[in-house]
Amino acid sequence: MDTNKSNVAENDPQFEAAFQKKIDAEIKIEPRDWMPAGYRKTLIRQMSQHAHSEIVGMLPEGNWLTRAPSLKRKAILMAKIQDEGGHGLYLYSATETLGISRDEMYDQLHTGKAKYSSIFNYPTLNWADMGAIGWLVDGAAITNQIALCRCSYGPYARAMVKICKEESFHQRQGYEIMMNMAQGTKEQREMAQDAINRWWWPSLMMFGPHDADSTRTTQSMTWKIKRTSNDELRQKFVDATVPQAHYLGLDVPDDKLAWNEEKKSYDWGEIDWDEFRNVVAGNGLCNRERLQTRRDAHDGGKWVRDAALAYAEKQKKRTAAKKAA
Ligand code: BYC
Repeated sequence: MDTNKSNVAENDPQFEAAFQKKIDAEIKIEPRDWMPAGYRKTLIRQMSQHAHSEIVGMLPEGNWLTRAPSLKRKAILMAKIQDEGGHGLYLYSATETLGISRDEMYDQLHTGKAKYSSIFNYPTLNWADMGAIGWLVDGAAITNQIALCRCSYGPYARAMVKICKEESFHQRQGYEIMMNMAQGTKEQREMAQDAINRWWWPSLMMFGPHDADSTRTTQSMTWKIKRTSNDELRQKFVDATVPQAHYLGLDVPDDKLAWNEEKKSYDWGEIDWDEFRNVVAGNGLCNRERLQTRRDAHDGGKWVRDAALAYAEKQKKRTAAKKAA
């Protein structure tokens, strides 16, 4: 059955079966293909939340641009933050292919209707936080995003390939900052340890609720939007990251952490789910500040958008006048 028909109802059972067959055969879904309403809605939600996370994620690091310890560090940090802005733009563009406008998405973010990753509601208190964010936060993001490169929706999967390449540079630059600090003075080592103490658990929260509590995982995995469950990805991240912490000579702030020889992976403690729910509900340390900064940036940029639109309109009129002459 040809599912490249956009004029069929979004709940047509015959089309739904053909659609699932396509997914099962690993054929990518493209913007003009028929898709069930729920698939479109789930993608819009996840992809726009992802885009919002990228642009809100610029803020905690932006806090340190003026205080980077050297010109080299400042240039690297600036490049990383610009990459994140770029990721947001690819993801907003990819989400627009599903029929939502960028203005609507911004509006959902600015009114608090749409979520962004809980991790960006924590403050950045010292320079080592730039290392911990690159190493742990980008590290957690890559663990999730490698799986998203195989997402069934073509534009999302393709955007993720480029994003993952850049994230892997971000992760390495973060680890390099941590390495420098861990090998530095006593104060620098203490700053590095303090950063891992504060960022470890929030990084584990990035993967979302336990599988048993995740409302979306089963359907998203059937549609191959998600390829791996929240808990599986979280465990993968722990197993990859704990040896990196040990190599730095830093402690992981979890007294239940222990290597399990039988499972060939780490056993570890429990996330504070009350804290997670509280942050996601908008009551974290920086939720209000982050949203206000975003709203101010959007309002402050209005004159640029107006000028760009006025210029485009003028160009359009000029081209039409030339054609008519
Ligand atoms: N924070 O059923 P679940 C970056 C929500 S940025 C907030 O498991 P799902 C970077 C979830 O949305 C990259 N909310 O949902 C940038 C859902 O809420 P709704 C960030 C969370 O979607 C700058 C509800 O809880 N990466 O790399 O199947 C500097 C139930 O959860 C969180 C992405 O955005 C959370 N941590 O799975 C440095 C990846 N966790 O919508 C780095 C794309 C869960 O039902 N997103 N929720 O109201 C995903 O892969 C998935 O959406 C999730 C959640 C794994 C996050």
